[in-house]
Amino acid sequence: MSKTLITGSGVFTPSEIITNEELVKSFNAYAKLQNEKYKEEIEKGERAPILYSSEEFIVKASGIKNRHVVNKSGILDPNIMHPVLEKRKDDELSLMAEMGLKAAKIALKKANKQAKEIDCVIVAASNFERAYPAISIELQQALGAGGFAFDMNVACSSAAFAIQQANDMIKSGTAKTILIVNPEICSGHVEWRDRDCHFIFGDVATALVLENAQNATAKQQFEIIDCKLITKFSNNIRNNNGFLRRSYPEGMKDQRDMQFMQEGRKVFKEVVPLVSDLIIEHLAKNNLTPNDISRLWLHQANKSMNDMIGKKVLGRKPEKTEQPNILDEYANTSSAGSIITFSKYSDDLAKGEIGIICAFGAGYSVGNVIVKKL
Ligand code: CO8
Repeated sequence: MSKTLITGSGVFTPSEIITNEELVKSFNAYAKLQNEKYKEEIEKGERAPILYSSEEFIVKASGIKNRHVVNKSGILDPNIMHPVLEKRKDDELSLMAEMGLKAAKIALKKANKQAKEIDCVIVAASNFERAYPAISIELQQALGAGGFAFDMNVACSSAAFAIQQANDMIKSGTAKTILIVNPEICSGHVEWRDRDCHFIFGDVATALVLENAQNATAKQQFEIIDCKLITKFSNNIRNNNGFLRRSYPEGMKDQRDMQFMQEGRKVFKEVVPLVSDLIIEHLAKNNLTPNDISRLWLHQANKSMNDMIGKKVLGRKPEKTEQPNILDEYANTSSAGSIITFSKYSDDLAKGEIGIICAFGAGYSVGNVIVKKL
């Protein structure tokens, strides 16, 4: 059976940055305005005041210092508190396709491939700006790629699940060269007015080229040794927005559960063992030990969480270089997080070194991909 290689990767980073300092300043201005507006109810005990956010808490709880976003002015305006974007015409490229295109071009160049050589495009992300036509089909046309395209969503695990699909399609001969793109506009989906989560997310797009080994000409090549996926239902990370919204009595009102919601502590506690057990079992199934692993490209949700997973898997504290962290610069970028670390911190691996790309998140869902540098 033919081998699947990852031969290209790319990251498109939006130019606008929000620091923790700016974020907390605007959140606290919003809290002050709201508390003044509802002063009477708060004094009567009928309404809880909005508590202030703090930079110290954010860094300590998550390791996040900055986030890149597609529009910062709306997010930072205490009277708006969400991105403000111009609505595009139907014949203009969508924002997700535009971001994905930029990441895809970088990945294609690295893979030494022309767009026309791509015979499958997968857009894998946790949020889609429209239901149809698929963003992937729009991107396929914008790139000039052939074959077929489809969108898929497994929240933060979307990229890892897409790698598994692509690996199967290449091995079975369904496609030869597959482009996976992860445009994540998390800023449109997070609740910037909720201090428990307002600091967590950022925007980015990542891309990977996967291909049959026989066609590969790229300088950097990683063989996919094996993929493993698991899912286990949980309501602890949830979003209730959807196409039935207007059908509900309260449908079009501004409701909290239409944005990202999570029980962060529970997620932390439940996901760490789920992920570390899966990685350890997956390595054993492939006759590998933690000592065989040179790099862990983990999903970027929380630094302490990743430190714990790394320690459980390796049986010791991982070195900084073994487990790259991009949370400080990008925050949580959902499905793109592990691919950013792979793209930025993989060229230095020596021939024969092995690493894992591991993503986890809502669902719950976990996807682990074992790769070897060729
Ligand atoms: N400033 C100051 N204090 C705060 C703040 C703040 N901003 N926020 C909370 N506090 C307070 C709390 O109110 C609490 O106070 P008290 O003790 O008085 O009740 C105290 O600080 C501690 O709060 P927490 O217990 O919530 O703090 P934690 O240490 O647990 O940290 C985290 C919170 C950072 C959320 C942490 O629990 C975490 O990261 N957990 C893991 C979450 C995770 O990995 N989730 C994955 C989500 S990503 C995913 O699956 C993709 C979904 C789809 C993408 C969505 C795109 C938007």
